[in-house]
Amino acid sequence: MELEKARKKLAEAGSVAILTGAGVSAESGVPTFRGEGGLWRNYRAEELATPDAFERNPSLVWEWYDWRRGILAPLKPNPGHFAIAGMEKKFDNFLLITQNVDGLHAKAGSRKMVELHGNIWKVRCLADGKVSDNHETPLKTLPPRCECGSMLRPHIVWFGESLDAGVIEAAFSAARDCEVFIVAGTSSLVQPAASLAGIAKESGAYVIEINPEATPVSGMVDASIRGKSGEVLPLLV
Ligand code: BJW
Repeated sequence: MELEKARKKLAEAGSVAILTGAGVSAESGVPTFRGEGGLWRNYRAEELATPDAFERNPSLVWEWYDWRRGILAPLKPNPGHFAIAGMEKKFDNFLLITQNVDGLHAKAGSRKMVELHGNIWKVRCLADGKVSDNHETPLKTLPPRCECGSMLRPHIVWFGESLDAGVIEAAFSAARDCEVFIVAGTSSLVQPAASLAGIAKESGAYVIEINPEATPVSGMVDASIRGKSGEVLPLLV
């Protein structure tokens, strides 16, 4: 019933934005951050994904990223990613806002997209800030070095770091302007991404949440669809 109403709202919409989180990649085999399987050698993401952790021990942090890149490299997008990629052809005004750094949305064909927290397949030179693609798995040297000799870091937004200003502006403006806002596969705990659904709602959008579990935004959305995004999204679109 809720799914039917959400389907109808979406079919009538001219402008749509969708926020995705780790849960959208779960059915591809990507571990989520929180909940079961969210630990690496007894470290939580919050202990490793910080500028302080990198400053203290860049090799340890790079080891974690190298391990994750090894898991991600062979993985393929799932029906949820493909349903989202299909949406950008369907709606005149569309933006995918992802917190995911795994690159699976792009693999599925999504182009109208902003990556709020960066991309695990990109590295940044600590000396001049130059960003480049890097798909080497496993990395030959840890920590990896730039051609200029300086250390590289993952091109990822860590806790306490600011998100790219252009990216965040695009995300907030899409949330403010869309008729339908979908929030899928995120625990809605990490800011500023977690505010987007509320902003969309306050601006008059119909908000749909897709998640097997309740989250802090479940109480305020128009349709809370409890299910896996790889199953629900293809039915919704
Ligand atoms: C399924 C499923 C299936 C499972 N289908 N669903 C305001 C108030 C309070 C704190 C702050 C604030 N503003 C900023 C902060 C600090 C901080 C923050 O939010 N902390 C909170 C923990 C409280 N934010 C920041 O530091 C951000 N920077 C910033 O705002 O700068 C300005 C500023 C700085 C300092 C102070 C004030 C302002 C930066 C945040 C960067 C987040 N980076 C990470 C790590 C990237 C590293 C990496 O990947 O290597 O990004 S954290 C980690 O969490 C990752 C994710 O993108 C992010 C969100 O996680 P997500 O995607 O929601 O995953 P999970 O695991 O939490 O949830 C999965 C969900 O899927 C679950 O709900 C499942 O049920 C569901 N699910 N299977 C559908 N099949």
